[in-house]
Amino acid sequence: MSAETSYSAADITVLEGLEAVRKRPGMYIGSTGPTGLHHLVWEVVDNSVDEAMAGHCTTIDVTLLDDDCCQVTDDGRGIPVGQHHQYDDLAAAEVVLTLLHAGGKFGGEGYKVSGGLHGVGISVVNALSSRVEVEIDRNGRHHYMDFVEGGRLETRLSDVGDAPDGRTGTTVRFWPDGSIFDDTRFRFQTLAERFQMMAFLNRGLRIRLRDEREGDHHEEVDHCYEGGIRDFVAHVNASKESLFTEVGYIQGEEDGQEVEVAFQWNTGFNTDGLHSFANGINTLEGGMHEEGFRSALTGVMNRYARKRGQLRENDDNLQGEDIREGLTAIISVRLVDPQFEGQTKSKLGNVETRSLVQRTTNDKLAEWLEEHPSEGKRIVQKAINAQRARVAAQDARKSARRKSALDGAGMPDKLKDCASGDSRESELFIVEGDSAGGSAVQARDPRTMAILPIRGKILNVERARSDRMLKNAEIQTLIQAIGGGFGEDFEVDKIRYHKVILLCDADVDGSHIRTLLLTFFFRQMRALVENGHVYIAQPPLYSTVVGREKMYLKDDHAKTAFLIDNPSHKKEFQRLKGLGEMDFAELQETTMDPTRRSLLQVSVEMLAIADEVFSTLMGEDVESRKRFIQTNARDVRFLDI
Ligand code: 0RA
Repeated sequence: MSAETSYSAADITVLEGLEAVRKRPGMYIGSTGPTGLHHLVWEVVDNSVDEAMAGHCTTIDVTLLDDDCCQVTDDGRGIPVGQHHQYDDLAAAEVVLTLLHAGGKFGGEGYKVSGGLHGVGISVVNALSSRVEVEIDRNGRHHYMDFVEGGRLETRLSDVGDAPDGRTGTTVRFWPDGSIFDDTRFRFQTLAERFQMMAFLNRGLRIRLRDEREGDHHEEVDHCYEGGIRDFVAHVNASKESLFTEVGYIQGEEDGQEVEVAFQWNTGFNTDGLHSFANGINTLEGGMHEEGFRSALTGVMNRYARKRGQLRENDDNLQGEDIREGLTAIISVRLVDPQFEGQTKSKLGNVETRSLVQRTTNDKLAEWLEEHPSEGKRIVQKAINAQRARVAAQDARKSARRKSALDGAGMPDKLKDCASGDSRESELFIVEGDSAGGSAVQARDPRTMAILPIRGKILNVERARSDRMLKNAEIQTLIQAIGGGFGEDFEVDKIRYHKVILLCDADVDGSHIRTLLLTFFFRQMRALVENGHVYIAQPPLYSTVVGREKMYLKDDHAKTAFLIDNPSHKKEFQRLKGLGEMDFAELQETTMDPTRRSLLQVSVEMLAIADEVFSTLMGEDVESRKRFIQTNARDVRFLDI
C-alpha cells in the first residue's frame, strides 16, 4: 500500500470544499444531532441504491461496528478507479470521495434517475468523518484507500490484490467525527425502519443490517420484497381489517418517467393513508404526483359509482376525503430531474408528473374496477357511509362552534392558561392526573406556561369516527386549548402554544396515555407534530443522595454513567414511579424549568411507518399489538415515531 501523498492545486480546492462542509454542516445534512448523524448513512446507502436503480446492484449490507463505525457494502459496479478526466493526478474514486457533488453524475455516465434530495454526495460524509476507508472490487482487482480528519487523503487509491472471483462492488467504512456530532452512536431501529422502506420502494433489492457492536444485542434484519410497494401497502394494512384481500396495483410510464400505485382499503376511518415518494424519497409535503392521483381517484370513483347506480342522479358527488377514508396507498414515481420544493424540500414540483399520474389513474384504475366489481362495490359503499358521517360531523361542529361562542373566551375551565399572548413563547403542559396537575400549576412560570390536567384515558381516536370523537369531553378540551381546530381544517398558524408538552408518569399507564395523546395529535393535528411542536417531558426515573444533595437521573443510561463517574457511591437509588411522588419544587427542578429540563421532540420522519405503528398500537387487532409491544419492549418508555 503506498501512503505517499502529493498535493496539487486540485487537491487544495478539494480540501477547501470539504472545509466549507465542516464549517457549516447544517447546510449539507440539516443538523449535527441524531438526524444529521443518520443522514451520513442515508448518503452512503443512497449511492448503493442508485447502483441498484441502474440495475447493477442486488444486495446492500450495512454493519454497525465498534467505535461507532458504520460499514456499507454493495455488489454494484464499484466506484470507477481509473484516472479522472478532469483531474489527471487523481483517481475517479478519489474525486468521488473528496469533491462536492461528484457523485454518480460525472463523465457523462450519470444515472437515469437518482435520489436527488439526499444527493449531497458521499464527499460530505468524508468531510464529517474522522476516518473513512474505501474498498473497491472492479476489473478483477481489489482496491483500497483511506481518509482521515475530514477528508485528508491518507492512503491513495491503490491496487492491493485480486478481487474475489468475479466480484464487483464497493465497501465504505466511516467513523463520524466526534468533534462535529453531538453523539456519534447510531440507533439500530432508526436505520432498520428506513432500510425497510427503501427495500419496499426498490422491488427485489435486498438490504441487510447487522449490529455487531460490543455490548449491543447483535440484532439483525434482512429486508427484500419481491412485491415492492404492494408489499408495502400490505405491511401498513397488516394490523387493520381490510375491505378486500388483494392489494390493487397500477402502473404507467412515459418519456422516461414511471409511476406505480399500490392501494387497498381497510374498514378504518383515516383519510391520511396516502403516502408518496419520488425517486425513493418520501415526499411528505405531497406535490404533483399526489395531486394527480387524488383528483383522478375522485373522478374515477364518482363516474364508477354513478355508472353502477350506487350514486343516483340527485345524490351529491362523493368528495375526495369520503373516497380516501380507509384507503392505504403508496404512490411511487421515478423521474430524471425531480424538482423538490416546499418548506422541507419534500414537495414534488414537476407538472408533467401530475398529468402522467392523472392519466394512469384515470385509465388503469377504471380498468381495475371493471375487473374487480365486488371490491368496487365495497369501496363505493364505504365512501357513501363516509359521506353521511361527514355531513353529520359538519352539523355537530356547527353546534359545537355556536356553543363555544357562547362560552365567552371559549377556554375550558380546567385550563390554567399562561399570561403571555405570544404563542411563540407559550407552552402547554398536558399533565396526567389532577394532583400532578396541581403541582405543575405551582411549579410553572405562569407567564409562559399553561397547564391542562387530563384525567384518565382519553378516547382512542384510532377507533372512533370524528362525530363521536367530538362528543368526548377531554378531546373537546384539548382542541379548544390548542386553538388550531382539528382534522382536515387544522391550522397550525392559529395554535396558541408553540410547545405542547406531554407530562405523563413513567409507568405503563403513563405510557398508554402518552400513546393515546400522540395518536390524537398524529391523526387530528398532523401539522402540529410535523412542525415539531409536540414534546415529551422526561421526569427522571431515579433519584439518589450525594452528600447532602439529592440528584436526579433521567434513565438507566444516566444511572450507569453516574456510577462510572462516582465509583464510590453507595449505589442506593430510588426509582421514581409517578409524578405524584415529587413535590412541586422537585417537579420544577427536574422537569419543567427550561434551563434544566430535557424535552424529547416528537418527529414524524417516516409517515408511512408511523401510520403502521399507530394502527398496530391503537387499532382493532389485539394480536399484532401484542406482537409489536413484545418486539419493541425495550423502547416502550418512549414511543419513538
Ligand atoms: C460513479 C460512477 C459510477 C458508479 C459509482 C460512482 C458508484 C458509487 C458508489 C458509492 C457506493 N457504491 C457505489 N457504486 C458505484 C458508474 C460506474 C461505471 O460506469 O461503471
